[in-house]
Amino acid sequence: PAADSSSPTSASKPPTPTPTAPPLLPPITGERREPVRGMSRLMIKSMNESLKIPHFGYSDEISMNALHTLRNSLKPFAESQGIKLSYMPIMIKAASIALMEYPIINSSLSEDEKEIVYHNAHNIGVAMDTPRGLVVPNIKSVQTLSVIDIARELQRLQLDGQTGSGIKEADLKGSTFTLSNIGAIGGTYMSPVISKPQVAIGALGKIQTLPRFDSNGEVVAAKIMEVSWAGDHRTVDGATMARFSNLWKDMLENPSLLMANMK
Ligand code: CAO
Repeated sequence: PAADSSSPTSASKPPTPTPTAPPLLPPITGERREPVRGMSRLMIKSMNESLKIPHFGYSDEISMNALHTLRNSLKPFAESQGIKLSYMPIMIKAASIALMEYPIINSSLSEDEKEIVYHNAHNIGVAMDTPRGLVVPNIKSVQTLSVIDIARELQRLQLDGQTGSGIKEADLKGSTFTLSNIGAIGGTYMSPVISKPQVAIGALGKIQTLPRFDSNGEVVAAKIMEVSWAGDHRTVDGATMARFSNLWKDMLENPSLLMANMK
C-alpha cells in the first residue's frame, strides 16, 4: 500500500533547529576600591582585638508580655517629658541591676592577664546603626539612673548618631558592658562579638508574637524575645552567665522585681 503522506513519519518531521548561542558579551573586569576610613577603620582594629577573646555563647527566650504592658503604661508619662520610651531603657536598667549581683560580667581582664578589674560604674554600651555605620556609645553610670534618665540619654545618643557632628568621643569611651538590639532591624538569634576590654555582650532579637503554653497548659499568644549572650571564657563561665541572664530575664518577665531592686 502507498504510504499515507498525511501521517507523520520521521522522514516528514521538520528538522530540529540547532540552538544558536547568544553572542558573548565581553567579560566584566575591573573593580572599585575605596580607602577604609573613619568608623570602618576603627571597626577593623577593634574586631581584630576581639578575635583574641575566647568567646562562648548562651541564649534564652524572654516573655515580653509584662514588659509590653509596663512600657505602654509608662509611655504617656515619658512623652510628657519629651521622651519616646522604647524597651531598651528598661532592659538596660535591668542589666545594671543584674550586674550588681554578678560584677564579674562588668569587669575586664588586665592586659597582662594577671588581674580581674571590677568596674564600679556600669557604663552600658548600646550598639547603634547610624548613617556612618556601627557605633557603640555608652550610657554612663547606669546604676545611678532612672529608666527615664536612661531613655533621655539614649535619645540624645541616637540623635547625635543621626546628625552631622556624630557621636562625641567621650560617649564612645569607657564602655564596661554592651547590649545590641539587632531585633530593632530583624532576626532572632545572633553571635555577638565582645569588644575589648569588656567581657560580655548581649544581643536582643526581634520581639515576635508566638504560641506558648501558659501556667494552665493552655496555648496563648506570647510576645517572645530571644537573647544571645557572649562571654569571655577566660573570666566568665557559662554557669555565671546563665545566672546573670536568669536574673535579668526574671526582672523583664516580672517587672515588679525590677521595681523592688531599684535603688
Ligand atoms: N523587637 C521588636 N520591635 C523592636 C525591637 C525589637 N527587638 N527593638 C525596637 N523595636 C521597636 C521599638 O519598640 C520601636 O517601636 P515603636 O515606634 O512602636 O515604639 C521601633 O522598633 C523603633 O525603635 P528604635 O530603634 O528607635 O529604639 P530602640 O531604643 O529599641 O533601639 C537602637 C535603639 C539604637 C539600639 C536601635 O535603633 C539600633 O540601632 N539597633 C541596631 C543595633 C545593631 O546594629 N546591632 C548590631 C551590632 S553588630 O554589627
